[in-house]
Order: sequence, then structure tokens, then C-alpha cells
Amino acid sequence: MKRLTILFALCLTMALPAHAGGDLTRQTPNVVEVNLGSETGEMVFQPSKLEFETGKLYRLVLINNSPHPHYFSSVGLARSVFTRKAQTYAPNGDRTAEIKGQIQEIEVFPGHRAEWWFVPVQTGEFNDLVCSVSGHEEAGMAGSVNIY
Ligand SMILES: [Cu+2]
Repeated sequence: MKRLTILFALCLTMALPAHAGGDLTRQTPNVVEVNLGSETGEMVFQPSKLEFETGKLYRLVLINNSPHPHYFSSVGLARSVFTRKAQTYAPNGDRTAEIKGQIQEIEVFPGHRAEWWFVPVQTGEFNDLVCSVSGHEEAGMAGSVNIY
């Protein structure tokens, strides 16, 4: 009887995969919010160190409550993820666009918001997060992305 129980437990363990299969883009998303600049005009990403895990769906929310337009640009991140979609939102909260296909970088205008839905598929450490508006990286808009 004891032997049968062990055998049953073993079969159960083998039946459960380490990673869930199926459509990885249809998981409940993990929400990560990043502020581009600050309300007082500081040139910062808050937070500036981002971490993602392969195989999980993320909804990366890029919020610009600053007086300037800002970019979110990380070539390393862009090349390491499968993008489900991107969406943009006006200051009043109305959704204004949904974009499909590969994303390289996103510019968000003052008072606006953008969301990038993706599943990281490759690991890597990238110190290449920047805002590509002239002078903003030098003023402090730089950060890193770690995909594990
Ligand atoms: Cu900027």
C-alpha cells in the first residue's frame, strides 16, 4: 500500500511540468509601473532598475506626469521579448491606440501613458535603458534591465 502511494506521488510529480504550457500571452499580467521623468521636471526613470522573468506576461506601464516628452528605449529588452501588444492612453484615461508587432522604443507625451505587454523569452543584463531625447540621458535618464 505504501509502495503504491509513493508510485502515485511520483506519477503526479512527473505530470506537473516546471513551466505551464499553452498560450503564454494569455496569462494574468504582472504589472510593472515606470515613471518617465517627474512632475517637477527631473530627468529620471522611477524605478531605474527593472527585473523581469522569462515566460511570464508583463504589462509595463509607462507613465509620463512630467512637463516633457520622454522615450523608453532598451534595445536589449526589445530583442529579448515577444510583444503581445502596446496600448496608449490620453490624459483623460481614454485608450487611444493599440499596436501589434515588434516594439523597439516608445515615446510618451506629457500627461499620457503607454502600456507594453510582453513575455520575455531570453535572459540577459542590459545597461542600455535610456531616454533618447537629446540631452536627457546625460541629465540622468538611464537605467538597467535584468531578465532572469
Ligand atoms: Cu526624456
